[in-house]
Amino acid sequence: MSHMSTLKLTAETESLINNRAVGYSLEAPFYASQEIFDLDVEAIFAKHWLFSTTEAEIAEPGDFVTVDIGPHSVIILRDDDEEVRAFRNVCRHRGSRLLDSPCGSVGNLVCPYHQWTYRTDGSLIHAESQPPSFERDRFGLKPVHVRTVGGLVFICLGEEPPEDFDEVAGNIEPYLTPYDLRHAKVAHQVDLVEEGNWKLVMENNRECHHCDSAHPELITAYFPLFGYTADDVTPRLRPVFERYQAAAEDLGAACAASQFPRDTWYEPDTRITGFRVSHLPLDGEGSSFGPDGKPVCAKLMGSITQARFGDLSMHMQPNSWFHLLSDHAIVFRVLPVSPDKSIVRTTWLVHSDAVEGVDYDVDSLTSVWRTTNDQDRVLVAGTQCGVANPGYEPGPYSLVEDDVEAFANWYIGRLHKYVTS
Ligand code: 3BY
Ligand code: FES
Ligand code: FE
Repeated sequence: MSHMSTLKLTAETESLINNRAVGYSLEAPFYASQEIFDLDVEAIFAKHWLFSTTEAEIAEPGDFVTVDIGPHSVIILRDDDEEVRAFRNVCRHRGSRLLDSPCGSVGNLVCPYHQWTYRTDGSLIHAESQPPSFERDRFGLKPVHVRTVGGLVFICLGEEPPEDFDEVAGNIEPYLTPYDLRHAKVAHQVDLVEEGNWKLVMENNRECHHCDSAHPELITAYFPLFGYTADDVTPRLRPVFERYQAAAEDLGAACAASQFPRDTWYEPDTRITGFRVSHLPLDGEGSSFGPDGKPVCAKLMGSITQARFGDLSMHMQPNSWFHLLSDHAIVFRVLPVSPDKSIVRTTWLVHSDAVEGVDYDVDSLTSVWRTTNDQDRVLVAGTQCGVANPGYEPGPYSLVEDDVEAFANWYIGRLHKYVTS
């Protein structure tokens, strides 16, 4: 990845990046400084592959979503040939923003300023009052790199995207295929504004050390053992761990019966596109994220045939995580807004034939994770306040916070690479 940094970093920021204490949470400026926020946008969000939207949200030709990241705005749409494309949301005439809505559907893309008109493939088809010498084909919309994997849409704003994405796509696609997200239906979507730096949102997602106390609703379905090994399990969690082991055996058998891949890739810190996939059992009835692991939709996803099929989760750097269940999927995307503000978008997907009010109702489908997200929102806001307190100093990660550490190591590693190359 080559780049031209437009930021001139202060010596203090360079020193923070170079001297980060491994095993400890990040220094306060990583969560609070405008300079580091701008660096995050430039070095992380504008250079890496980002999960952006689902194909289900742009199911028909002309359907689009816009994604705003710092000063960048991207249009992601399905063109008339059903290809997914992404463009800079900037008119090639005098630069007006082209599409202002977060989502919608267009025939062509018409600039609101002087009506330059682009086809869904980005080509310019109409520009009024230009001289005869005007070369229309020089002024198509600027493309942004875009890739779809198993119904998930990734974009990269960098000129030369990380080359490891083919391998990552090859690794994760077999896990996603049985759920057929490409043909799923969006049942619900929520944008939650969080009063916290985007990294606090991600770090909070990367551990379940807080689950047992913070998420009473979630843990009736979800084993709060994320990051634990048999050695780390506290006496309090021992019975949970024993239930988990029994459920894991059942899930292994169910996966084998459906020839579903069961291995786990776990490289969230070392790859450029760090990620982790795991397939874990659920507690209670073991089917879904309803109370006590109960199903929340009567139609199963894709080609899944068994309700008790656990939770196929995927955690990706820098900004996403996913939970795929037998009866629905939940997709999470974090975008940075300012040093102390982020937006978490949660999208619930169901089988395209699932009928609201018959197979599912939105309230029960979304209840546990709406509640969980809100509990996490409070924890993140509290941490943002704490790290901005002059009394804050980085503290040590526990044995069950490996993935928080992996996220922090990945992040610092990517910044270091960016500032030194
Ligand atoms: O959404 C998640 O996957 C994380 C991991 C465990 C805690 N939290 C629920
Ligand atoms: Fe878009 Fe003029 S700026 S048509
Ligand atoms: Fe949480």
